[in-house]
Amino acid sequence: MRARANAIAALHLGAARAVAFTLLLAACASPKYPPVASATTAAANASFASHAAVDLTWEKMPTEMEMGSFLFQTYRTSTLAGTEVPQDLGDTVSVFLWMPSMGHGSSPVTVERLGAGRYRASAVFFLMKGDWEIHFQVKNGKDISDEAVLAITY
Ligand SMILES: [Cu+2]
Repeated sequence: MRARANAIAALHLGAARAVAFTLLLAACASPKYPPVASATTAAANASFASHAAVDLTWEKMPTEMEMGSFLFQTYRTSTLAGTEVPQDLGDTVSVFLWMPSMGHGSSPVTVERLGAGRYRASAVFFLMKGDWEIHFQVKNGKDISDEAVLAITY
């Protein structure tokens, strides 16, 4: 139960940071990303508890008939230079789709590492219209050691 409680705490922390990150960007002169709570047609981003962040760009939107795919990058923002530095998570990152209002997911999603901190998620499919969460999970064996959650409306 401890592992599960930790995962939930990380989830909430991730969501809170995602909101804070968006507000921070909104205050900048040239925000690089649209708000987190965007539709699936736009790029979006979320943060891990460990200060790393992830951004997502749809490559092919899933439809009611076909699975889709998106590219994502994991990175850190250098506090000195303010620039984004790739944060490679190796093969430890997986993607999990969850519909919180109904307590079910949609799986499995395939993750392919393309390069340092660059990934493609394919076989992305949402079972129904509504509010979904895309969970980016960093796993240490079976345990989820970190997680970023992106809320989307499909
Ligand atoms: Cu549902």
